[in-house]
Amino acid sequence: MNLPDVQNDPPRTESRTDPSRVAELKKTIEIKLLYVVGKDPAHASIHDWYTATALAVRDRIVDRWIDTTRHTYSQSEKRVYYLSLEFLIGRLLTDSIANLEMMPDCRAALTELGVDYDAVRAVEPDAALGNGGLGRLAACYMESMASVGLAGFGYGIRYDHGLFRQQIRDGWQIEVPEDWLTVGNPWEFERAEVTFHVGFGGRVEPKEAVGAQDKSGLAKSAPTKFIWRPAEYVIAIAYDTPVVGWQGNRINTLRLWSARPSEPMQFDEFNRGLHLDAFAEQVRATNISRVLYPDDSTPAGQELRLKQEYFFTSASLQDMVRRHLSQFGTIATLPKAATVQLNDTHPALAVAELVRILVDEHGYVLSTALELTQATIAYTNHTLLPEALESWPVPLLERLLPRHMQIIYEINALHLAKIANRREIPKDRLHALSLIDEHGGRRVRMGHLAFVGSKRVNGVSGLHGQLMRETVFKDLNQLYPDRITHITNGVTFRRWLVQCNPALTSLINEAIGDGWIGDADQLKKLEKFTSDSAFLERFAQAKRANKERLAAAVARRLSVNLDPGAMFDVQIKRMHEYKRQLLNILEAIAHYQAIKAEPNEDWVPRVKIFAGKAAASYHRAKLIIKLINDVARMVNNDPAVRDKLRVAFLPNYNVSLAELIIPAADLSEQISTAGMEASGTGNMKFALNGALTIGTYDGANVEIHQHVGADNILIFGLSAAEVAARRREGHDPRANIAACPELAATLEAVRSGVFSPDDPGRYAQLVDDLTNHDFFMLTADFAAYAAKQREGDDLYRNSGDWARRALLNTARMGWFSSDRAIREYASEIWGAKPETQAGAAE
Ligand code: 26W
Repeated sequence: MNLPDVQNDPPRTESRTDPSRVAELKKTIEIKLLYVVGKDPAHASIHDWYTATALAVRDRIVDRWIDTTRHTYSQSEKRVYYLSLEFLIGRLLTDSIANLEMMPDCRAALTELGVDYDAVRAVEPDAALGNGGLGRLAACYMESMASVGLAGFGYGIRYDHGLFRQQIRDGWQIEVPEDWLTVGNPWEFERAEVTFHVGFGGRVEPKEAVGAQDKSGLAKSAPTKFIWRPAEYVIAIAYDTPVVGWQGNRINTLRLWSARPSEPMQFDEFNRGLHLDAFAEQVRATNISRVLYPDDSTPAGQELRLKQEYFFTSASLQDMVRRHLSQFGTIATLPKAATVQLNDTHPALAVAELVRILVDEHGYVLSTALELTQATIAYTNHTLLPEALESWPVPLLERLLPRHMQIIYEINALHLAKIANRREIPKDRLHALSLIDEHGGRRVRMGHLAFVGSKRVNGVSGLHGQLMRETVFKDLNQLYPDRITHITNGVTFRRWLVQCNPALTSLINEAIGDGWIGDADQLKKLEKFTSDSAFLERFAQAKRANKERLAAAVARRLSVNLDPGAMFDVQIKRMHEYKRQLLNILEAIAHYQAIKAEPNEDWVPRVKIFAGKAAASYHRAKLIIKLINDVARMVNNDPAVRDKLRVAFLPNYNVSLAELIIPAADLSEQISTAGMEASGTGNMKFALNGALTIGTYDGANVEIHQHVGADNILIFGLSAAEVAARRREGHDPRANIAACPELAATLEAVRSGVFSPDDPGRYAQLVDDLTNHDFFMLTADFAAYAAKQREGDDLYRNSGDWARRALLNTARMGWFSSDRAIREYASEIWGAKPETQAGAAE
């Protein structure tokens, strides 16, 4: 079967350009440039052309957006409110034109205007309103809700500054403020008319008693009613961004709140020349939506973070209640018409806030208000890391949110009362079940609050769901055995294959058509090409083209030359000890030493690519970045290993860089300590783009192993149960090191400063910790990992066979589409019906 050469844009979206459509788009772009951007085409910058193009594309979105909103009202579809403090969106131009299938039209229109299409796409800043997995999942889920036809509303914060920009200076991470809004954001619509007051501080006053209740739970002649009198108000103003679904079937809304002061200034201070004081409150208010907290595991625990969590949660719920009442007139039907998904505990105050609204503003007694709330809210947990589980000091909550703390006490009382008469629950477990952690300063467990206030609680992979039942939510699971479930994460194939890998997408479309873009399971049809050597050759060529594209970018940015013929071995994700970038670089050092020892050995050329940000205060993670760069400097300047091993750390990892790197990967590193990676989503993106995974039996690696088949993945290391057993029965890293000479030699080289001649002791503490503690079990998994890497080398030697295994990965990744995950949420948790049925490709 002879297939045409690989080209740049995928077929469907590369359906022949329609001259009239191109002409029309060209006209619109010119008009936007002239009358909105206000620029003469002869002097327009590439950014001006980007803005004009985005505005032209936006026009085509708005019509369908309004249709969608009308449709939701007319069909009184169930609304899904996805509350997330993070949306790691990335760029939107390519996503919008691809989902509207106007990619070739746009390229043709700009080309005819003499403007470089790829340059226009590359000038868009990433919307980096998230840290990592949790934030990106929210973005994929928004796109999938629109694509499968659900009335999904995303709610979050419009940070002035997203995740910091990472610069690498002398091998060290430097954080630089991110500034995506300075160039304006053509994708958002300021909704000056959509504002809500959000209160902070103050006191709660008893108004009159709450007594008996009528049959609908509404209080009759209330003995005590509480009025919260906040000390200050902040205004939440809405900014709406359209979320374009596949083929523009539906355009949903992402509503991000920005904080504004309730008073523009304190005039009397100003008149007294106290200018700073005059604006102090304003700064305090606007600070709430100023910047994203850059932590993705350890809560900063700062008051401003709590204010962010309550600010967007309250504005979002007030907006939801306003919309519901305007359509249905009574709040009693809320659970039927709306469901709220909490993206981790960051919006967990929603439980107390919805109860407050129902009790204080709609007169419900607390128990009924809690039932209505439980019927409306669901909670997703994304991590088991003890340090990542949020809890807030009771005194801080009492000061900042006195009414909510009161309500949390009452919810806890109801919760504990329910337990009291459950004989099978041992009384000494009460403290573990309480929403209040009494140890040390009293703190509210936000995971417990979210759990008790939700109809369902889900993990993000099978193993994660199981571990939630056995660890963090063990006691609550015993109390509510049917509340915990799991929905394994997914990724959108539109962004993570169609848009970032046109070479492979073209090949797939020619082979099986493009129905898979809306119906991912169709990728399975590719299996029949695994014995088609011509196709496998084309498949390998597509990978090769992506590797050359990445190598060119790395040469440009880092002036490091990567050989596209080598195996591209990639680990890109947030820097964290449990993700074990350290295990990867230690194995690279051992491999480097082995090559040096046997230079004439027929080594498989390997390029090790790293990228990832460390939370600003996470010093051990930053030290590991430095070690990777120290090793890279040594290895890349060592002629003895020139064409056998290269190491590169690419700065400022973000969505756009991931879109460049993932299509070029041969090997995907998913090597977390088993039991610690809740799911992972990068693992899915790599396998989808035809990379083999080397990984532990952790998170969604387990399901990937099940779907792609044991022959097409490289699993090694301790299982989660074995890790837990070692924790219980003792783990002896010294013995592991003694049993593995390569590891011992590697650690000695690192400890003694071989890679840090400028500071020989730089890694002494790191090696000591490994030798004496090794909490993340690196020494236990090193030998198995190194052996598995060599096994990978042997597989890679046979490029045809490697391509076959890689193709089987792509073919068998359909299940990992976020469309599948969203359909599961809709049927299992939300009780909402997607308009387009699974497999219903048009
Ligand atoms: C309060 C500080 C903080 C901020 C973010 C703590 C924890 C988080 C997130 C939960 C961390 C996160 O991104 N978790 C990742 O979520 C992904 C999506 O479900 C999973 O695939 C990853 O395994 C998980 O680490």
